[in-house]
Amino acid sequence: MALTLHAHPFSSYCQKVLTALYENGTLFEYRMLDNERANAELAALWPIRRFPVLVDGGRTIPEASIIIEHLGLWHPGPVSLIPEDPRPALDVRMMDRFFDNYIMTPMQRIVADRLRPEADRDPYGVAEARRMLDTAYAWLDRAMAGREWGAGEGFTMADCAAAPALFYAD
Ligand SMILES: N[C@@H](CCC(=O)N[C@@H](CS)C(=O)NCC(=O)O)C(=O)O
Repeated sequence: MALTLHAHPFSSYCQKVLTALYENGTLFEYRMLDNERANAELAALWPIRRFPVLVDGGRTIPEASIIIEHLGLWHPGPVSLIPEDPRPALDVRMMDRFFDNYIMTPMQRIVADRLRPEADRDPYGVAEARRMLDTAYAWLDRAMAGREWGAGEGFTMADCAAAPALFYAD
C-alpha cells in the first residue's frame, strides 16, 4: 500500500521520520506542506495540525515516534529501528522520549518565542526552556560517556530523534 508523508523539510519532527524512511529505503510520496491546499489537507486528516502525518492506505498515523513504530510493524526494512526484544526496546523508547521531551520541546519553545512579535514574547518561558536544555545536556553528556549510539549497540529510533533535536538546539 502506498505511503504518503505530509511533511516540511525544515521541521525537526519530520526529519526524525525521514531519517527512518531513508535508513530503510522505504518508498513514500512526500506531500510538502508549503501551500494552503496541502495545509488544509493536513487539517482534515489531523485537526491537531502538527506534522509529520503518515497516510498508509486508509489509515492516518500522526506523531513521529508512532509513525516510526508503525513503519517497523507494517513496512519493515533491513534496519530494525526498535529491537524486537522488549527490554532493549524500552531503552530505545526511553531515549526517544528524552530527546523529544527534554531537547526538542524546550528548543521549539525558544525558537517559537523568537518568531513571535516582540510584544508577545515570554522571557520567563524562554529562561525556563534554557534551564531545561542545560539540565538535559548535562544528563546526556553523562549518559553518553563511553557510548556511541543513543541506545544500545546500533542505530535506532533514539538516533532518529537525537539528530534533528541536537542539530536545532545547537
Ligand atoms: N508530538 C508531535 C510534535 C510534532 C510537531 O510539533 N511538529 C511541528 C513541526 S517540527 C509542527 O507541527 N509545528 C506546527 C505548529 O506548531 O503549528 C510529534 O512527535 O510528531
